[in-house]
Amino acid sequence: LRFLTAGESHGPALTAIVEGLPAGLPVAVDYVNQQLARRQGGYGRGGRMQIERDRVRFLAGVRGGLTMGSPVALQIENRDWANWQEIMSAGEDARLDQRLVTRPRPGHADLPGALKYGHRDMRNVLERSSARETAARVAVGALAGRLLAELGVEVLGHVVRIGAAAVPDDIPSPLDGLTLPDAGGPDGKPREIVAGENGPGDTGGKPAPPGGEALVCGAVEYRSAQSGDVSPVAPLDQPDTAAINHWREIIAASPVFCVHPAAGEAMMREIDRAREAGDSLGGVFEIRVYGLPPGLGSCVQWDRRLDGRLAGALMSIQAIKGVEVGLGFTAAARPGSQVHDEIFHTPGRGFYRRTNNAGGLEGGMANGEPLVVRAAMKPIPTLYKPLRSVDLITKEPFAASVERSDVCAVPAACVVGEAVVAWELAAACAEKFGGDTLAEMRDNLRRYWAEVRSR
Ligand code: EPS
Repeated sequence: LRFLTAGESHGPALTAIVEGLPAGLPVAVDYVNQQLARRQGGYGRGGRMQIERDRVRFLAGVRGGLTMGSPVALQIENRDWANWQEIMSAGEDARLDQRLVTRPRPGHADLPGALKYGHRDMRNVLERSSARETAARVAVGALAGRLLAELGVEVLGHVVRIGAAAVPDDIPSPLDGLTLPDAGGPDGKPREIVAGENGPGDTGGKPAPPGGEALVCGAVEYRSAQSGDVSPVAPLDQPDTAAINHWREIIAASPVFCVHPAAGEAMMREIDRAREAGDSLGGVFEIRVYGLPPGLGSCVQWDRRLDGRLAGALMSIQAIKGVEVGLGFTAAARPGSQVHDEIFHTPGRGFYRRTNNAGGLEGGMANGEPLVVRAAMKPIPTLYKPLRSVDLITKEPFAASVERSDVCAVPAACVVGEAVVAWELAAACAEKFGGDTLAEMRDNLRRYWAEVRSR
């Protein structure tokens, strides 16, 4: 899979070309638009988000709601373009003498970009370095997320810190239990998989999921080994989609996308304080991924290691300054006996862990436990409070300040984080289970899961 984006913050539109998605992937415009709307939300955003109403338009690669296997081209219009047409025009008539930016903001791409590209007007840098570009990546990530969902993989992001306010880390996260633990069902009793008479793919009379095909790792039933009861709960090791959706709703209802109500309120107070002080705030978001097959990624070559690819993807988001996997930096302060996750085995389920300090990654590969990665975002460098800088042309010192900015964009960055993580995982799935059609990919995955579980 590969994609590129183009588009300036105040240009006519953002655009992306996505190549390598399998044919037959359901692509609902509404779903992509929901993700775009989520990115526009969150407490602490500035005036620009009152102007934009991000909506995707597919220009190629999708027909009748399904991908065709050809490159997908998509576009998101900038409504603010109406106010910038003359200045941002591609024609020779562009008013290059207006809204000139010669005063670099500390912490922004302005100065290094101007030096690199030889610009005297730093608008030519900031228009592209702007986090506006992430709208295109969220649309692309939404396509990747649809592919993952078809493969039984669910991605969930939430904010764990804004400034000094953080979710307490001395209590277990409610998001820890979203894969069915051990071999137990909701009643805690061990369960075994009941396949239909025709083996994998036969759901035993249950309706097939959308797309018309039964998926063995998404639609089987269980029989409790003890009571003999059969129930349609999520399969072993697979995400409990109902519980994940429940937490998605809770996170969406929080203005700062936080699962912990008291911490969420403290985060909002932090943002209020920063706004009053003319300051900005960063924070930390966490992305969890449930249902990943073990062995995704690789240990054999540096650029195929999944941890490196995920960290690179997260670090590529504007203003991200650090990434942790699982225990992350905390692991460096502990002895190995308190870090590594012991290995257990149950017939039918295969190998599993009871702790997840590794965050679901070992040796550059998924290990079958939920993926847990966090990214730290620096405070936005566009401040109302002036910081010292030097004019690019006159070399005169001045105090940089601006008229319009977000105070905090950590909740928005969290949605972008989900998108880039979904993209890397979808790319890794395409490499391991690759096929030209969705059905082919799912067949390959189904065979692999059966093999892994039987080991
Ligand atoms: C941004 C500055 C602000 C943000 C923008 C990112 O834009 P403007 O300069 O037009 O007020 O609103 O974010 C978006 C437009 C967006 O869609 O997220 C920056 O300097 O990076």
